Amino acid sequence: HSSTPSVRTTPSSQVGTGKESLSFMRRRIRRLAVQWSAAARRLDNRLCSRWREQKRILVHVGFLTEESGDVFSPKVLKGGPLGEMVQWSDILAALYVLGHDLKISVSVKELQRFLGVPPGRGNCPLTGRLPFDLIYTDYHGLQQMKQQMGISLKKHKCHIRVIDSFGTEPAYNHEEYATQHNYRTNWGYWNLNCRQFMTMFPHTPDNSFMGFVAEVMNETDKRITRLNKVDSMAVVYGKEPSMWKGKEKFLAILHRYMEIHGTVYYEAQRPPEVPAFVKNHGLLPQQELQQLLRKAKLFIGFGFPYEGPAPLEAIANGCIFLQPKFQPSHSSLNHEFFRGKPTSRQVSSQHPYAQQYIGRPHVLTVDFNDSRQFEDAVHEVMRTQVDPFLPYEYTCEGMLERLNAYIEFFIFCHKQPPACWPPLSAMQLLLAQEGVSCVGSCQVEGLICEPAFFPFINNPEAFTGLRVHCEALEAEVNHIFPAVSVEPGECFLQKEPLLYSCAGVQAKHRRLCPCRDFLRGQVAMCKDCV
Ligand code: U2F
Repeated sequence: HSSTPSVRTTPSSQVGTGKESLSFMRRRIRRLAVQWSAAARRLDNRLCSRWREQKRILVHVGFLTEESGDVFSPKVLKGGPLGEMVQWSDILAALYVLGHDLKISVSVKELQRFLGVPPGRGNCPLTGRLPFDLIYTDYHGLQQMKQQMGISLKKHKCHIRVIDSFGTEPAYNHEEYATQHNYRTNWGYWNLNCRQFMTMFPHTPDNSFMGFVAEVMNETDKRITRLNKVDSMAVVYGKEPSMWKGKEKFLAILHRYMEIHGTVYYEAQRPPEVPAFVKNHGLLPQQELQQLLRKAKLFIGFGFPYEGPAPLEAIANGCIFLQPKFQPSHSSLNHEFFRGKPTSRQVSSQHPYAQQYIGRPHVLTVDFNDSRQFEDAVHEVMRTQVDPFLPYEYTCEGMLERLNAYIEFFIFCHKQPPACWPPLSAMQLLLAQEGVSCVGSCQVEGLICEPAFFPFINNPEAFTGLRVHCEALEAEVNHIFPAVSVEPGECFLQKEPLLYSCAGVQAKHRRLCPCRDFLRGQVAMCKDCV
């Protein structure tokens, strides 16, 4: 347990059997095995085979358990969401090739067995030590662990990491604060350190960015792809007929210029309700979808699903991704899909990551209500030549590098963590404009907000350093503090460490923001982080 694990270069695909969701995951792990092993070797060389501790890790995938209703598995072959399964497969593969001691559970029974809870004795405090250093789970799994471990969950929760696609902001995470200030949802209120929540894309930096991977092409495949591209071929993003509803107008415009392909699920007797001019392939295995994307020039989204893996796969296969801008932005306040999710994040397009971190020429984000803009974008796609592109953070090596750093440096179990990570040398302190969050303020400067630094700027000296004259100074429990009120210049420190928040924003305050630099293509890491 205390020895350095050697990286494993033959990813195992021993993920259970029987369910479609697990079969999908097994196939994915097997298909990507070669890429994982090559990446593990490269990372090991780069880290000069540095000593790492082998961790005992439990992965409990709550949403796949029968006890949580397992609504996803029956939909795997019918166009239901696969994004979550993509991410869990990649987390399993990454933990495995990093050499950790891994146990996987997809039922409450297995969870009990691994935790050492006697069968039939739920809600029973664990005596003795937790048999794991780290537990990766999701919100469903967290609830199940609470039922099994009772009050001892509180003692052990610093070992838990919650895979949470869309993220949880601090105001929603703090039980008492959320209840008092109307941030209560079905999901939040676990009082974790928000960095224990791990997201699918880098949303608010209050959470950690876990991500997933897309396949990269070798040079030969890139050359062949370039030769075989069909400038007038489009693939529509959306494997369920509902995602095409009401989009006839755009499809008609698009059809004037391009041949339209779809991968919409349908049952043999009832073809899907997509226009007759669409060449529908039915839901494809991932590998065949990649082949289709290699030929296509355009991958077009109509607004749903939000923030999935497919646009990254399309861009990695040399497509241009055309997507709608949302005006106004979608959020938990105005959109059913986000309602009840523990975040106030404003989603500015179908895929904000593609919009913000990739952009032109690979990504065009336009107002679809303006037919002229839409048509111009289609023309732009047809005449623009692009090469396949994948941000480093979505490659196997990028994901391994990030996850390995989290495992090594995120220590939430001590009151005083041994050293700050990312290192304080990366910090740049800013005073935000009124009504702007630290996410936005750091971004304007080409930096990223770093929640780990908040404890170091929650002091009177930080205000002095920014030449803020404080008429008064107080400490209060409020997720936008430390901050200064615009009138009359009253300074506030944060009294509750769980409420340090990059995302927090309020009209009449200017926030103190701890920003840091980040590596291009690996936003989770700063220059001094590696
Ligand atoms: C997102 O989930 P989705 O599953 O809807 O995301 P997609 O981007 O559509 O694709 C997920 C995977 O499905 C695969 C494709 C992607 O890796 O290779 N696939 C396929 O195998 N065959 C096909 O014909 C078409 C696609 C998101 F990830 C979730 O977090 C959200 O809950 C969901 C709803 O917004 O959207």
